[in-house]
Amino acid sequence: MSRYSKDWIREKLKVYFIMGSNNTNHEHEFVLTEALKGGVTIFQFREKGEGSYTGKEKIELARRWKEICHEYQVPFIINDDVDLAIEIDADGVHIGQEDESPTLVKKKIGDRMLGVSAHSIEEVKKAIAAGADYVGIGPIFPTNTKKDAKEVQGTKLIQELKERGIDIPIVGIGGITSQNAKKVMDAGGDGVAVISEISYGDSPFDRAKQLAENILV
Ligand code: TZP
Ligand code: MG
Repeated sequence: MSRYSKDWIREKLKVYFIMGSNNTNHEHEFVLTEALKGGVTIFQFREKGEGSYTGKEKIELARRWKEICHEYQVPFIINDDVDLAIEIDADGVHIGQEDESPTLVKKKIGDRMLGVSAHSIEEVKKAIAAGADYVGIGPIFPTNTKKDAKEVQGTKLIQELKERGIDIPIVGIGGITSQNAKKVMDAGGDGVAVISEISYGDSPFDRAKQLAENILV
């Protein structure tokens, strides 16, 4: 069981911002704060790759960013690092297919939120069976942010999930901008997850606001 209802999760997934300290040229706390002010509804801490923080520094950064998110009543999700999520009492964990098994992660995180990246109906069904609270589907559009991203799949899988009546909250990811975000929603997505659209904007506030406005129309 999760501490959150399906409807609450669907609402929160709408404007899903993901960032690590190396995903921006701005001062990162500024980006996070501006994005939250602009209308981000859930945040994922994805601290990985070149120049990323590790050890104590990573823990402290996560703790600080969680506090900031909570000032805006925005749930704080951690990518991959289950131990960190428990240590700082994050609101949830997001894992991919190459990470620890979702059943095991769910056991460890208790009633916190579990998100799983999936690329096929089978992977979605497995995630549901393991107790996932939502699935991330992508890359929807071409992305430069994740070097090892799978093949671009458009909104096909999202549509198929809806057609088959598979009822799990869905967030689309990969190359999403305020221009194409509506396509993800129209296909049946509950929300859009973005990194660069917000993190590399001259004004992360404007980018987040525009994204929120464009999916809510
Ligand atoms: N998973 C699939 S695509 C992607 C991740 C983490 C990167 C999304 O970044 P952007 O900049 O929004 O395309
Ligand atoms: Mg992962």
